[in-house]
Amino acid sequence: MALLGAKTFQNYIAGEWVDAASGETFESTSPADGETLGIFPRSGRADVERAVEAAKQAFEDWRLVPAPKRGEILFRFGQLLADGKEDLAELMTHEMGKVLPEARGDVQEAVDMAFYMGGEGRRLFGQTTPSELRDKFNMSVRMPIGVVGVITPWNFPIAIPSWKILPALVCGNTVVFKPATDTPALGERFVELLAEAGVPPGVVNVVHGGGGEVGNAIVTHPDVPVITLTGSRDTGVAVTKAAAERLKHVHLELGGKNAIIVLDDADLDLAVEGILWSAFGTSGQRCTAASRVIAHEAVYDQLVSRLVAEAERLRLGVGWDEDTDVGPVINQAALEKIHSYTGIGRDEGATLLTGGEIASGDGLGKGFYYRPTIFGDVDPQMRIAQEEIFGPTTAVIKVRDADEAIQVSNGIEYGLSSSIFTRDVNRAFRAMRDLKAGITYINAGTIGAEVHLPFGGTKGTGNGHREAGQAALDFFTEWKSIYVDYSGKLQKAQIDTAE
Ligand code: UN1
Repeated sequence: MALLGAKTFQNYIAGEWVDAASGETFESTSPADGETLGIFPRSGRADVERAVEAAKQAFEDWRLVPAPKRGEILFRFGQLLADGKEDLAELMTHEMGKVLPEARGDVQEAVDMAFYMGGEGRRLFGQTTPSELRDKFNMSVRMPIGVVGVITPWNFPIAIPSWKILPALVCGNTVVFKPATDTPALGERFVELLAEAGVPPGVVNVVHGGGGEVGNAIVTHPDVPVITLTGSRDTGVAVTKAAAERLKHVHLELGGKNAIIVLDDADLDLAVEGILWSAFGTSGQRCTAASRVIAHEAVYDQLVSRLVAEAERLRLGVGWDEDTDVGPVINQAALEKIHSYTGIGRDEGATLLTGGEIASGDGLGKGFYYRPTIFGDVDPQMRIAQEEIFGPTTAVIKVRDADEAIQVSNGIEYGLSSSIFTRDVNRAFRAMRDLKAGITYINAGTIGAEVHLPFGGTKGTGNGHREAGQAALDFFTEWKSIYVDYSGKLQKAQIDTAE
């Protein structure tokens, strides 16, 4: 493919491509083979101020553009994404590392979101209600809020920006976007395509750089009333605290420790496939990844031996090679963190069944590759069964029955995704009711959310908001209630009660 050739990129502010005020830069390198993909501005507070000012000014007109017209721009954007899907996917295999079919899926998720949110331009429904009084009309309408600060992770470098930016736009808000420093080239392509689709200058601005500088400047800026972040729990707490002083609206998506339950009546072939896909897809770097497997004692041995055999068949390699099953992890720090959990699991007394090592040889030494890792004999309280590792490591826990399985699944601080394999409809419905998570799958793994349903989690995964689906509109708008009195006289609500 035509790679970027270590080209120098800029921020996009008020419809202009500009360097960081400081002139500083950072490089984007491939986790697959260390190749330099581009040089990006290392921005700071001054750049964020310019971007916020541009977004604030652009808001005054964008909020008045008829919502169906805003939606039409999103339709064009969806089409541009669809047309550029192969190129974007290939770039993603280089910059983020995921394998080609998954990279295509990442882009497809954004296409789906563009068409879904484009359609919202003709809905954005409010309500009309009867009034208590004669000759009076009541309605509620959704109002845009203003400048939205969008801070996105590297694991879904096209899909996640689309979950945040597209609903924000169709609702009439403007955006200051900070893509992850591990995937700036994809962030910049995303914004280029938005501009090509017809998003006016200033409506979406991109400011590259780190969380400490750019992220913090966005979160604390007085003219950014809305923040949406997908990231770590620690960052989420810090953002909430920083935003509290100005009572900003904060949406958080902070990860998980998701489990797949396999009961004694499960279709084991299906369960094995579901676990492999959910635990090792995207090299385990999904908030929705299955980093725990909770197996009924009657199927534990069989399940574990089949999982180990299948995991050992997975081929590690560069994501753009069609034969690769598992790509690299994102960077050196991630590789070290994942490997440290192998040591933690061993020290805690879990049995390392396969993997547990940094992969080298066959050119793998140039990137960050970790062998798919499975621990058995895991106690639910061990750190490997409690903490988010964000890599290709899963912990198998043995339980006696369905009740214990649900209790173990719930026994964590997070509540994003959950799953149960069973052929018993009663047990499936109990799980749907009792699993404390924002998402539950029946006879499927923990990954695969679709854009028209709410996405997000309970407990430590977030703060109650959801992205995607209709729920996203609730975050990116504020309700206004409007009362129109056409009686020609003063009518007092709650006082003029005599009919
Ligand atoms: C994430 O990992 O933050 O359901 C997003 C899924 C994907 C999105 C994951 N559609 O796994």
